[in-house]
Amino acid sequence: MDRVDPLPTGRILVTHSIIVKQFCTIAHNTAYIKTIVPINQSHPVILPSSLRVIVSNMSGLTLYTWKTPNGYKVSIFLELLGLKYDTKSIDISKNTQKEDWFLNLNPNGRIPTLVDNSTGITISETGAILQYLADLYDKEHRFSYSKGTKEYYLQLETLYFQMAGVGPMQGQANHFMLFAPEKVPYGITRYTNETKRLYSVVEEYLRRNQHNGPYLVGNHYCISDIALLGWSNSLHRLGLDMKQWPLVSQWFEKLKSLPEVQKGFSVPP
Ligand SMILES: N[C@@H](CCC(=O)N[C@@H](CS)C(=O)NCC(=O)O)C(=O)O
Repeated sequence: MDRVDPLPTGRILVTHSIIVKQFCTIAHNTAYIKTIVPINQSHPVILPSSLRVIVSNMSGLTLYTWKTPNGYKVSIFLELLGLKYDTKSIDISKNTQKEDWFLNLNPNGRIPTLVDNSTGITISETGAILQYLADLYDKEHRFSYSKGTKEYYLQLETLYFQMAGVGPMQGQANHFMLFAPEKVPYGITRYTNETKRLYSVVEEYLRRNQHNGPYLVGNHYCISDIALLGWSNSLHRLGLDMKQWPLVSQWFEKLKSLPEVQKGFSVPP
């Protein structure tokens, strides 16, 4: 992918290794590009005016993902932000995420991964992706809080709590309950109980913020709510009834009913 390929007719194909500085769109996905900056260089390169350039994705964002709790976090956030993006399906049941070309993008061999052509940045780990998107594309803080505020640090706390607690524990509970080749009662009990305990903590976060509304932090949804939503959506797979946590239940129904969230849950098709 790291290349600018000359094409026979004097055109070049732009891939995500270069940042387009100045362009003029002439048709959907096609542009005359005047200046580019290869990502490993600091100086722009001025292209001859006769050179025609095909841009595969003018919005610049490509999401490599699959229908899983972690995948949904990013498609939901992209939808809420109203950003255009290309989706590439990575079927994890076929181990596509372990192929060399994908490991090049994410050495951890897991989805999702986001490529942003407009900055030349490729990023994995959903907590980091959500923070990246908030930093770059949520300058008005519609789904995040500004650095230095009390809400910002609570957002960080609850995001890390999801990433290091709920995600891994619920993931292990799913594994022992649904996928392990042998039944290991100790594993099932340990991780299911830990998942239940963690949702009681979510209930407590929501209770402490109840005066502000059904949000984990402050007076609107933020990246921590989005991170938790993908996993809450699959709680039923463990046979756990969400109603045992009334505030989690209300929060979930309200957030899930947003049209952008519904759309994010349908990616990839
Ligand atoms: N901590 C990672 C976890 C990513 C993850 O575990 N992704 C799963 C799908 S939800 C995956 O790719 N599984 C396939 C595998 O483990 O090979 C993140 O938040 O992005």
